[in-house]
This record gives sequence, C-alpha cells and structure tokens, in this order.
Amino acid sequence: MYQSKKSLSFSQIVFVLAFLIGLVSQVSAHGIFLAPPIRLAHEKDNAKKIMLANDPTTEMPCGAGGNGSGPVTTYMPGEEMLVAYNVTIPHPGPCKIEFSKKDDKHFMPIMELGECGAQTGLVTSFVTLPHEPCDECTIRFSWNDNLGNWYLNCANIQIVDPMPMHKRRRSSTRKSRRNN
Ligand SMILES: *[C@@H]1O[C@H](CO)[C@@H](O)[C@H](O)[C@H]1NC(C)=O
Ligand SMILES: *[C@@H]1O[C@H](CO)[C@@H](O)[C@H](O)[C@H]1NC(C)=O
Ligand SMILES: [Cu+2]
Repeated sequence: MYQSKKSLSFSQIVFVLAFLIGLVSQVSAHGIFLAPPIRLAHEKDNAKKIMLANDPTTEMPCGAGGNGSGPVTTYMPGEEMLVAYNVTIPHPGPCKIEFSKKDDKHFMPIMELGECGAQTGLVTSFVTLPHEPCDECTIRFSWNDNLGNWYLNCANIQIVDPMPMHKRRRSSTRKSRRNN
C-alpha cells in the first residue's frame, strides 16, 4: 500500500511543505520581544535570526542576539516605555523587564511581569524608565520557564534629556527677552 499510483500534484506538495514548515516553526518558537526592537544574531538567513530570538537560550546575558546588531530606541528620562512580548508556546515561569546602564552588565529588574508566558499571545505593559540619562543602556526581557529554560532578548536604548539644564536656561532667557 506504500506504492502510490500517481505522484503528488504541485499544490499537494506545497500543502505538505507548508504544514511541515508550520510544524517546525511551532516547535521551535516560544516567543519574541517585539517592542522595543531587539538585537538579532549575526545570521544571513532572516528566518533563522527570528527563530534564534524565539528559542530557549543558554547564552548569557542577552541570548542568541547577544552580540548582534539592533536599532537604538531613544526615550526621555522617566518615560513610560511600551514593552510587548508575544508568546507562541506557553510555559509557566516568571518574566521580567531588566535594565543595564552600560555594556550589558549589572541587569536590574525594573518591572516584574508575573507568569507572562502562561498563555499564548501578546503581553504588553508600560515600564517607567530611570531618570538618569544614558547612551548605551540595554533593556532585557527575561523569562525563566518551569523547565529551567531561559528566553532572553535585549534591546538597545538611550535615555536622553531633551532639555538639559544649559539649554533650558538659554531658552528661558530667550523667552524673557521676547517678553521685554
Ligand atoms: C557572537 O556570538 C556568537 C555566539 O555566541 C559567536 O559565535 C560569534 O563569534 C560572536 N561574534 C562576534 C562578532 O563577537
Ligand atoms: C504571536 O503569537 C501568536 C500565537 O500566540 C502567533 O500566531 C503569531 O504568529 C505571533 N506573532 C509574532 C509576530 O510573533
Ligand atoms: Cu517549550
């Protein structure tokens, strides 16, 4: 009964392939940090980059994307930063948002997200950023599931005061001049 009388049609082959690819991505993907935008691994293949960012990792401190490139998102001191994580395969276990001032060192939790990986779908929150400006700081999403796996994604951020003291003084001078 294994001998097939006719070969698979092109559309059947496409269907089977799509099914397999779907299965593979389902098995490997667990979740990805969508906002702010993260660093991704040095990889030519975009699908693999995304897969590595989704998979459990043993690479500390920033997972597979650790030394990769990513955009830098700029915020104001104390700004409420929107964070979004999409869970594709749920596992219980605590998730948190952490902050490092420089060089991915001394990560400190700035928000606990609870058991954010217990259900599939998008997890969003607003996180209050530190007030102190920094040029090369990192936001890390960290999830440690009930099987001991780590999911880590890092995003490059900057905290920039749009009106540092000297500028503030200058602009108020300008204003008072205009008022005179
Ligand atoms: C980045 O990290 C990967 C895996 O840890 C390593 O194989 C690679 O050599 C590193 N690349 C650079 C430029 O440091
Ligand atoms: C978000 O997760 C859902 C399942 O929970 C999945 O179907 C969807 O493809 C994911 N989207 C992204 C951008 O990861
Ligand atoms: Cu899993």
